Amino acid sequence: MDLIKIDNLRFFANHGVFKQEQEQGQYFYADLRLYLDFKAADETDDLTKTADYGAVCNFAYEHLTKNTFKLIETAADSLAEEILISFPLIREVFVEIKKPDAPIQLEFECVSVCTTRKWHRVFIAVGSNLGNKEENINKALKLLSAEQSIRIKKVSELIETPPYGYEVQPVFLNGAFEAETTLEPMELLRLLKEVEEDCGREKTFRWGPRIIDLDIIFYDDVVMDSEKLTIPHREMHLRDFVKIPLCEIAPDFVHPILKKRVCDL
Ligand code: A4P
Ligand code: MG
Repeated sequence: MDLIKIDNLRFFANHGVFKQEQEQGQYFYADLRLYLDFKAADETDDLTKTADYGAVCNFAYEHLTKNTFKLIETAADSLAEEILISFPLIREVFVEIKKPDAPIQLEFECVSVCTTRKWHRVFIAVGSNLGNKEENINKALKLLSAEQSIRIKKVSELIETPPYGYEVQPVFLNGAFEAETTLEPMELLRLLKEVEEDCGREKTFRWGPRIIDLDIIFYDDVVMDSEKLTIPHREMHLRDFVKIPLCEIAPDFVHPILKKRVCDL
């Protein structure tokens, strides 16, 4: 990937935990690293095919001076997220916020925090077997599309499937979609749970009937297994109702543990 670097963008702001910092303000500096593919721009010499570094500087300056944060961590992370959302060609951004006059009663040069945010490629399986199933799924997709941190790229056909696991329940309508997101895995899971709730999902039992179910199948080629989240989805390779829609939209995606393409699973 190509890189645009911006160093020591100076700004005066009132970020800080202490009252004195909030009242008097101080100078900060921001370093930005913008990762994108600017081949098309260098071939055509066309500014619209790259990220305009002037526009990014102005955007960062506005964000860091119009808002006030207690923590430079929040300042850095929120700026990284907003840059990704506002400059569509930027795939990944690194932000460092430096605070040379931090209130520390010792000799030091500078304190700074660094964060990196990027667009991640995710695949999500969706299922419904209560109420108007198609409407439930469309509502979930609409709610997700309204989120700035999510861009839906491809949606599969919806297929009717017999219930798996607990069999005495209505047939399911299942599908899958590909999206890009700036959210980290746990943030994405929290958002999916919120959307399930907004669609009217109520708690039943494992594998029981549901208005909507949104499961993370793949997240880049991340492999993780925590109490709340397992990626890739633990049972995806055993479930035709996941594999068939996924195969339609991502036949060549390689399962990061099984090392097989979706179409070969
Ligand atoms: N969790 C862990 N990993 C993930 C992940 N990759 N994506 C945790 C999403 N959630 C994940 O899920 C329970 C908990 O799993 C979450 O809180 C999260 O912390 P849930 O959706 O609240 O409950 P659930 O869906 O009843 O449980 P589970 O085990 O996720 O069930 P499944 O696996 O989703 O199965 N038959 C057909 N034909 N079509 C279906 O769509 N779905 C199910 C539900 C059963 N049979 C089906 C279908
Ligand atoms: Mg689930």
